[in-house]
Amino acid sequence: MSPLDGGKPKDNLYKSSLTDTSHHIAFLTPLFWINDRARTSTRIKMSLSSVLSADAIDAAMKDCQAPDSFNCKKFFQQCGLTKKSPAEVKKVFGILDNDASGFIEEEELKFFLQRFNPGARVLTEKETKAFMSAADDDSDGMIGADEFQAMVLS
Ligand SMILES: [Ca+2]
Ligand SMILES: [Ca+2]
Repeated sequence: MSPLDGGKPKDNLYKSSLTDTSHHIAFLTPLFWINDRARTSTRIKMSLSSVLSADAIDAAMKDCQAPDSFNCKKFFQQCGLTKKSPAEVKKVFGILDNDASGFIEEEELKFFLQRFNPGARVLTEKETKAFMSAADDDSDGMIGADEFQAMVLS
């Protein structure tokens, strides 16, 4: 028997079964994934104190209470983040990325201090812009996980 024998019927069978089922699959996209993502981000938010000590966070917060006194490098040193492992730094990134988009946008950066302490002030526009430009290596206006890690651990 040559390999070509019977090739045609098989091919036809495959084609017909593909057209019968493939157009049904598009309707199965589950909408509840959106809710699931929001729940995950709430869970991560509660774990900042599991990475950093409360005393170190307090010390870092006290030092930038006055508007325009915030310096991101100094803050990361004072809160102890610069001494953490890449995995822990990534965890903190996940907390700061409040909407779980995979990036820290300028809007999230503004509320940076409030992730550490809900009663803290928002960053001024000047501080937010300085923070962004210190981390945003590819200038896309957002801080990616790699950019965040590079800034903190540099
Ligand atoms: Ca985000
Ligand atoms: Ca970027």
